[in-house]
Amino acid sequence: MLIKHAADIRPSEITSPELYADRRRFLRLAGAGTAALALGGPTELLAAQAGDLGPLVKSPFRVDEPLTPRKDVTRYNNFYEFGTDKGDPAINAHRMKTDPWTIKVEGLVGKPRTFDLDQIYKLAPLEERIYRLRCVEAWSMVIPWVGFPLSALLKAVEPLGSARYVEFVTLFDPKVMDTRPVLDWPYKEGLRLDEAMHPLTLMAVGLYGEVLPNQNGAPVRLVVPWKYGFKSAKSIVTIRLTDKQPNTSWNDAGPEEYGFYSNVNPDVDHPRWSQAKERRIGDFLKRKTLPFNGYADQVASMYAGMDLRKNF
Ligand SMILES: Nc1nc2c(c(=O)[nH]1)N[C@H]1C(S)=C(S)[C@@H](COP(=O)(O)O)O[C@H]1N2
Ligand SMILES: [Mo]
Repeated sequence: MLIKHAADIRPSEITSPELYADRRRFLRLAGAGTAALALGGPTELLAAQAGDLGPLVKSPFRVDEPLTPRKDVTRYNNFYEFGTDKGDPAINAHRMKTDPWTIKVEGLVGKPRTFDLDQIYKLAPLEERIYRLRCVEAWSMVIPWVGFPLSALLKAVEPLGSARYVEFVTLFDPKVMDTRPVLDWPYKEGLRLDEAMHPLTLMAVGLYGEVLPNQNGAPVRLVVPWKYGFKSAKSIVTIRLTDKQPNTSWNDAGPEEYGFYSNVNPDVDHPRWSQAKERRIGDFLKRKTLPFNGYADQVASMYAGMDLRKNF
């Protein structure tokens, strides 16, 4: 077994600054960003510190709710490639090497291209966006992400008229990941092209003003805030535009339980449990889940005329 266990690892290794040393650009944001968020004025301070990344744009996509503490955002994770317990990714994901990194964008595009990290960071000004993340397991968090709209990346490769879906393939490295067949690896996800182009759909490269910790999907992961968390694929290596609805790992594993759309919907239960309520991490009582995770005004029109019980 190659995966390190909690006992083999010094606590300092988990949060060690060395882990971030090669992510030079974000280093300056660390610490100061977190403090600024606590004081409630993050954007200006982050912008002042963003250095060669350019200014951090103040985003209209903000949720006016208390942030989930950073320690919960980074220690209570789903990243099955690093173990299936919520605490496993924080212990194991440091084994993944995230620099150098490339994302290949291919398929039905006019200009297929492989982006390296520097090119990825330069696609669009970085924005800080405070988004809810709602897991199908009925917990949720409010997270200050840093990222850019996926549409910026897609526009750069010029989608063809025949492109209707976008497939996301994530890293699978058996040298550092858990190879037990929990899912059909590599982890795969998909969106309809209009969903992928929607301004809410984010490619996140950071959170809490810092470079994305590995357990949260470094160096680049999706955040699709109106869908269940599993749509937000982590550590993406390939993006493929297609004319057919792509297979997704969770849909392949349980088509009755995990639909392609997976829009947050309190009226459509998971076959084994209710989706009507959620527990915000840190809260004791559950709260009612909102349709589209509270983003209905922005996204519901994309599903006009569709039966969302069938297309769950
Ligand atoms: N590659 C990969 N991406 C993934 C997962 C995973 O297991 N592997 N889990 C998903 C699930 S179920 C959720 S809820 C979110 C969790 O994101 P977080 O750990 O940053 O909160 O990541 C999603 N992306
Ligand atoms: Mo999830």
